[in-house]
Amino acid sequence: MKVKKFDKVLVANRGEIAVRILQGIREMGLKTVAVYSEADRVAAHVLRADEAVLIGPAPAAESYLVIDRILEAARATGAQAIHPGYGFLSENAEFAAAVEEAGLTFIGPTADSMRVMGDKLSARRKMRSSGVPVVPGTDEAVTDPEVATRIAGEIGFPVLLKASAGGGGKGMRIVREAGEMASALRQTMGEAKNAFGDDAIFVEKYIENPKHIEIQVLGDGRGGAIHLFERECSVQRRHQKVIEESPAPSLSPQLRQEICDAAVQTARAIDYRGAGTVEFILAPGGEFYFLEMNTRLQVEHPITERVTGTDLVSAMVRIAQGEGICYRQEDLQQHGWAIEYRIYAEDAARNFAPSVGKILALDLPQGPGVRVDSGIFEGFEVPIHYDPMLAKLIIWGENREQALARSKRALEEFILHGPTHNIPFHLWAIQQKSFISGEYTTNFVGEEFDPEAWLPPLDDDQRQAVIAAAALFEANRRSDSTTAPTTPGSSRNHWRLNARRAMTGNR
Ligand code: MV4
Repeated sequence: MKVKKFDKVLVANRGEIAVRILQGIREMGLKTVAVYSEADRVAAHVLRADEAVLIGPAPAAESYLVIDRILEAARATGAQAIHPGYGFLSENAEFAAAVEEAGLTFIGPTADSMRVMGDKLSARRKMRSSGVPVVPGTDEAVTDPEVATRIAGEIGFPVLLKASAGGGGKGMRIVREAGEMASALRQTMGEAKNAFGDDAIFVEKYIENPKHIEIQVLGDGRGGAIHLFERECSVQRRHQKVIEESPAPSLSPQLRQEICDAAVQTARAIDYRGAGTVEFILAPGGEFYFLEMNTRLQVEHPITERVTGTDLVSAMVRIAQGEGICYRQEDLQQHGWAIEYRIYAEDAARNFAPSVGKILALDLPQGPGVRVDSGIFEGFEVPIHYDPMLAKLIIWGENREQALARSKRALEEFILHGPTHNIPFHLWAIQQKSFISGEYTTNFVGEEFDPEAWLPPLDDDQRQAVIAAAALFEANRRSDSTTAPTTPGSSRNHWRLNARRAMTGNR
């Protein structure tokens, strides 16, 4: 890799991750450039950058996904490097190649690494040849149902049909018996062709009741790599992660070491450069298998930063500057326990439908062990065009018990009024037996969350009534009080807090 020092970095993203990356770049003394769509003129990331460039209309396909617009913005501002964040163009090999062809530095892996890992069959083959355990299954695309049925018979039903170009749970189908194979294969191929323009399907043994464990890695691009331990991401619904924690509960030191070693082996096998995540599936019996590698910074990176005391954004920038990996494996250890709660604008009672609107009130929790990464502020109109994730609450404690106690406290203190959100869902989740025990699997939400029994959020009239009742209650309480009158400011805050809490359904 040609090493080019740079002093101005463009962040090709929006929302909380753009804010987080801008923070890291500014701390390094570098100049920052934001890009934004017409829906994001006053967004949090725009207000925090040294310069900002309008790149197009609200739809991502006409702004954040347009390679030429972003390269143009870099040229216009003199930015010499680009950080892609997650989502959008972050795992687009053509983008990484175009950035380097324009003479700029891509803060991330090579286009080749993205291509190998972006295709699941090629990733499987690469991992198998490198000695990393993969789920029993095929290394070639299967089109003939009879061949698929014979393979399924060999590895044993149930099996999973997976699209090679798929990801995030799209293009997968469980097949429980031979009779279902022909139609399942035909349908999965059709869907894959439609969604990804590629109908290559392979067969894997279906692992039931698994845990999702992923390992953070850093590579130097020359075959050197280290790991920063694991994250457990089994609390998800419809392949969308909701809560992540590190360390993973119920992972023995020996199993942890084996999985981390496999992840480092993965990164070394492709001369990986920058920050990446190797995903594994952990079977109830303790067997683990490579699933895929995410060639980007991930949403849940802060829990790794908190437990290992590292800064992954600055590590990425330093690798891109040619400084190599700025941490040594032997210096890294896990200290305490970190849990991340993704705050989504969505309605649990309405099948988690996205919710939009203005942020009317925002009062973030503070205090020991609390970090909030957010892309919102009071008055911000949440655009309908992008991901409904508003913020991330990252909690740290000396141990899991303390982290959970702090989580409950901070989730209760989190005041967010405007769009319906999932803070009440988080409070529910952390009080469930299987979550508290740490024995939860990827089936947790699907099996234990009951939308029918879920308390629906209050409607506007009900909210008004609750606010009035809270105000009345507080006024009575104060007039009954025998203590000295409080100052108007402080007493007002108190009922306002109660009223807001009632309004947000955050009880
Ligand atoms: C699997 C699996 C069981 N067996 N593969 C889902 C998304 C994609 N990354 C792979 N996924 C799975 N692959 C085999 N052979 C179960 C899942 C899976 C899952 C994986 C990680 C986190 C949550 C999940 C939820 C359902 C299914």
